[in-house]
Amino acid sequence: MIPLAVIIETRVVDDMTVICEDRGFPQLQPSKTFISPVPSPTDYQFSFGPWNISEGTDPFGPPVRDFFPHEEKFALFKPMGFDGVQFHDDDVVPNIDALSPEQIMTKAGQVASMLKNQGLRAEFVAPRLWFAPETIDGGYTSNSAADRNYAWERTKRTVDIARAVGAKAVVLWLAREGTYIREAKNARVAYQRILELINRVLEYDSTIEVWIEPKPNEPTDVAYVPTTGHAVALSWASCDHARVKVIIESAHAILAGLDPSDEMAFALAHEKLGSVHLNDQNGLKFDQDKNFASANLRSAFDQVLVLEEGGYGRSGEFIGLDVKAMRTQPGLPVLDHLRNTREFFQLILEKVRSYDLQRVETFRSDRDYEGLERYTIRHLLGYE
Ligand SMILES: [Mn+2]
Repeated sequence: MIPLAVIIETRVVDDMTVICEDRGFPQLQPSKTFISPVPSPTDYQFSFGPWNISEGTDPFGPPVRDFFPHEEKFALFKPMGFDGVQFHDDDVVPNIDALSPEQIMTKAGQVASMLKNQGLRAEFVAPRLWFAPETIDGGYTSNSAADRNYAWERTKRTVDIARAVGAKAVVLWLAREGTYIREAKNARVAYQRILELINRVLEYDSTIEVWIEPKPNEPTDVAYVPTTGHAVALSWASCDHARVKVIIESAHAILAGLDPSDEMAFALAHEKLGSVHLNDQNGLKFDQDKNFASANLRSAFDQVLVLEEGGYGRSGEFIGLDVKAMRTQPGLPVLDHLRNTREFFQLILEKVRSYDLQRVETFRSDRDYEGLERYTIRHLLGYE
């Protein structure tokens, strides 16, 4: 069996050698607590993507709302209190596959100007590697060399677009990097190909960050990077681990049978939480993208507690929302879910900031978890 590190080394070219020498083992920082008293509370900035506005369909029927023009969506962010925009590559440059590199950069430059005029920041750009015919069986892990090359070329364009619009990161949601039947691909080779892709991005651009968004299933039956742990392992295995982070979606963690707040804490412990997609999920079903806190209020509280305690957001990280409008909701455009989720976060933040950590410490040292549970539930219900 060939260790992953050997595979990377064989692909290194001269000008990358320096970057790739860094193979430091994780040095976890002593835990820092940012909960009060801190000099100034975190001023959270919020973001979402244009796909979160109005759209929404399911496999059992046609769209239920009229189309809302893509280009008109960006004027809606600021008035709702959002400063960041999350993009797919073709959210920035529609019809990207039909355009030349020069045309792509011209359009990206126009979007950069639009963002500046609107007072918005691009948070990240993600290659949409799940619509094109070349990605039917995956991008980076496709069995077809030609399709893998398409995925790489499109990822390079995504990095170029990210630079042009001022985003510091590309996000890899590895949508089709998995299988419908496990015998379809060689899983060990698939992992090597994903790691190789990450290294190629790091080598292609010396400052761009790569944020991996884990998800255990859907659209494939089983995905190769299902959890935060997988993504963090890929980060440490990469040739510049400080630039490889994770974006955690609450619902994806739930779909993996894991606790979203623990997933976030794990990434924070490794200083690798690039962003979050806060939302909610009612059990093991399709990816629901429900309003944050709408299915499990206590879990939402725990997530905000971990983010606040871990100092998330103090270095410009966004509170990203990935919530979808309910199919039943009338209107054009439908925005209530975005306003609601932002409000729910802030109301829960008040609960986090008024949670008495001294009392929590006492319950912990007394091992009185019944007492801690009673205090926590009464606090959430407004009795304490
Ligand atoms: Mn989702």
